[in-house]
Amino acid sequence: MNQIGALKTASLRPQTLDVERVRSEFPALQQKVHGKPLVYLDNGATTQKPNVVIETLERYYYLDNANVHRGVHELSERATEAYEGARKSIRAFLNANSEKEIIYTSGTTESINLVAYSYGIENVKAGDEVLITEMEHHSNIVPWQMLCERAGANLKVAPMNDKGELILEEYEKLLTPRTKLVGMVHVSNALGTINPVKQMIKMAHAVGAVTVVDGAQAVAHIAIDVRDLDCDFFAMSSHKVYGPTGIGVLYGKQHLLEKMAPFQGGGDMIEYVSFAKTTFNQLPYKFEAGTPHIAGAIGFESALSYVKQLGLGVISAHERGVLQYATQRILAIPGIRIIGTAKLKCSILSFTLEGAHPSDIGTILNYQGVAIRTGHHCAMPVMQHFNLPGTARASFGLYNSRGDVDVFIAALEKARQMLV
Ligand code: C6P
Repeated sequence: MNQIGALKTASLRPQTLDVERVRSEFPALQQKVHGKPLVYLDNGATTQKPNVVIETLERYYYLDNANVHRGVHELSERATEAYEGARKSIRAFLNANSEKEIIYTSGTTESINLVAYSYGIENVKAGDEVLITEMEHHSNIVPWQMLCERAGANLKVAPMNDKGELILEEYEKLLTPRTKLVGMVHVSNALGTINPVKQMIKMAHAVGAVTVVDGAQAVAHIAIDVRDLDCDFFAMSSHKVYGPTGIGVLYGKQHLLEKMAPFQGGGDMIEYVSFAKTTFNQLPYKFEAGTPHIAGAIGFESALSYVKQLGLGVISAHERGVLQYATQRILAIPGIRIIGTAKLKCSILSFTLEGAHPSDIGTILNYQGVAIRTGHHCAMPVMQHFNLPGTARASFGLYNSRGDVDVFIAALEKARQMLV
């Protein structure tokens, strides 16, 4: 497209989100739950899927279903083209240098485990250190704990303050020449905090550490540019950004991936196999053993293209407005305490109600058609920081409106009347 064409397209793109139109594109949102129109506020757990993603999956299974990289027949060629085409689109979405840096995985959890096993076991030795933050999801704690135990290395934790903000000076102090790896969550799923990952990466690089960003909660809300962040690895899940479950990506810098040993052995990841010796395929296939989630990858591309078309800037601005409105309205309810009051937050509202258990709140809201999540959100150390067993959490997506917030607040007020 020439420059004038690009400008015209940009000017045609709406600057605000037409929430009603967007919502009409998500079939799951059209239903009633317990006789009430569904208000879905559990997007941190997983997002609903637009028609275009569902139709992409359907079309693939109706017409193109075949294994990839294996057949010479028409269907296999079509499936391979779509599967590899999706990798190209994901590369562009993340602004990675090359498709070789885009490894398909089952999601964020597997992506982080891949780094822990493949990079970690080779590079983290006895006495070395792995640094993470206090607000990590279990997926970005347990793999490092397992690695450190195996290697005889030490797991260090950078603390946060009572707003749920990382204490950057403490983080910097914990970086030493022994720090081999730093794991950091971009957006906390339990608090909504947006971490200053670019700055954290720069600090980690200053001591020669390799960085792993858990982007699970970021990709649906913040435009990601892995080259600008300069992260070494970035992990993400398709299902948190309107795509199918069971598929995700590990982005890794090519020079690091080249040196890493495969994580799993099997089909597709090999170049040559004999009983005496096996040699491995080139990137990215070296890390993709077995028949992959082909439909998932194609559906993931379709979801990213949907998001890209709406524009992440427009989505972020809309969601920021919804979060601000929800924050202001919830604070008017007596006994509410917001857990996670960082200056920089997105899409997540975690709270407690004095005198009520979070799971009772969730149950009562469910009977009013409002879906939220309750519990520790797979971030037990965050709960330990606040000395809580769990919280109730409303998490917003691009299809949520202020009207949804009004229904949620009315339901919460009802819960309060019943429980307190
Ligand atoms: N958080 C939530 O309700 P997977 O399961 O691999 O797609 O994503 C794991 C994961 C990793 N990091 C963060 C920050 C996450 O939020 C999640 C998933 C869900 O908050 C399920 S526990």
